[in-house]
Amino acid sequence: MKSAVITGITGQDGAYLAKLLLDKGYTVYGTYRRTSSVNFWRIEELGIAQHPNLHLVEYDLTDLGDSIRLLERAQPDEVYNLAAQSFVGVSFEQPMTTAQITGLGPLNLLEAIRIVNPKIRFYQASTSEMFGKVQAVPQDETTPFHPRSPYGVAKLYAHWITVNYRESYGIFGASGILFNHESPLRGLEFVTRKVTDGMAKIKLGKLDCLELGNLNAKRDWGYAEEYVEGMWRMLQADEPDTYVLATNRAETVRNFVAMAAEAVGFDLVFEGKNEAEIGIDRRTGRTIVRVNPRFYRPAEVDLLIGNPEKARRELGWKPKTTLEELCHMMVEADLRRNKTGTSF
Ligand code: NDP
Ligand code: GDR
Repeated sequence: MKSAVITGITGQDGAYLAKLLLDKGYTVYGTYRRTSSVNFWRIEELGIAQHPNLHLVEYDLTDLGDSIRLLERAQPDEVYNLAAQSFVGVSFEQPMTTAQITGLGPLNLLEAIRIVNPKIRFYQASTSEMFGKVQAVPQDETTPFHPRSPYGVAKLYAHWITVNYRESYGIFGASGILFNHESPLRGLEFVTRKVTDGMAKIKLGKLDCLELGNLNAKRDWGYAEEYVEGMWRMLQADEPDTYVLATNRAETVRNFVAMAAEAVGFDLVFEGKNEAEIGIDRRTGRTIVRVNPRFYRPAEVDLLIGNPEKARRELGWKPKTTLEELCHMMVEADLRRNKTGTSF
């Protein structure tokens, strides 16, 4: 049976991918960071934390020696590099850290593969943030890149170094350009989960008003569990390549907020413009959403919408869950967690 390394198992995608690979019979080495309080809530929620074929390994992506030791110990067939400083907003405050982890980190793994076993297949978690400034709609594998954040710039380096190791050394380096994908396991700092958790809290009387940044940004949101399956398919292909995974539908943040509000029973209407915009529940006249410029970014990505046709044609991958279904799933989970006080 195959074995795989997943870096970033404490993150959203790492947890879902670990579950998928364990269900397929893989032995999984999932890496987590040494911190003062490691949190395994996601793999616990998926019921795999105690799985006999799951090995949790302390690891830091910024360390070459650690990367070599990780591969020597696991002797994997496949490495999925999901670890990153993945929050775009924070990358403006911590550009160096972001460059070191998100940009140079993958190079450590590629070097370790060259040294330990060049036959190991490598997946790099690339991102639609590399497209950044809108130059084509929808975006696909041929769209030029113009990242708009230190995170996007760092990911672009990681993408090209993966392509370069593919071309230079024949390493099976696949790069998945994934558009936003969400789930009940999404981190609370990202807008969809912030909104579904916020709406659940307002409904339960634990929060008065949800403060958000740019409501006009449009994103192509899919369901994370389906996207990690696309990652796996990329490493089963005959040749390494670059693939877009997306739904080909974009909605504004404002529309997602209205969808989540409706899911908990509010009837939200927006009034005002820019910083003065507010969301009012028509039934009670209460203001439950407010714009706070603190959440604006120095440079914004206005519209992301991806065309996943190549992945459908060559990998047989396509998204299934609608945004409405995804939003409901997230709201339900956040209502449940907020009722039981188990929200992370
Ligand atoms: P998360 O932020 O949920 O998870 C990131 C993981 O990386 C965490 O486990 C984190 O550990 C780990 N990590 C951070 N720094 C280091 C480090 N120095 N060494 C080792 N591990 C580290 O991200 P997602 O699961 O949402 O995304 C997975 C990957 O896919 C990321 O690379 C992200 O940039 C990329 N991506 C995500 C998309 C999305 O919409 N979700 C879209 C496109 C790309 P800790 O828990 O200790 O912080
Ligand atoms: P993104 O996701 O930057 O696309 O990166 P995020 O959910 O953080 O933002 C999406 C859009 O919503 C706007 N926004 C807010 N965002 C946050 N986080 N908080 C707010 O209060 C808020 N208000 C409005 C943002 O400005 C933005 O336009 C995610 C991450 O998972 C990356 O790692 C990944 O590469 C990309 O998706 C694809």
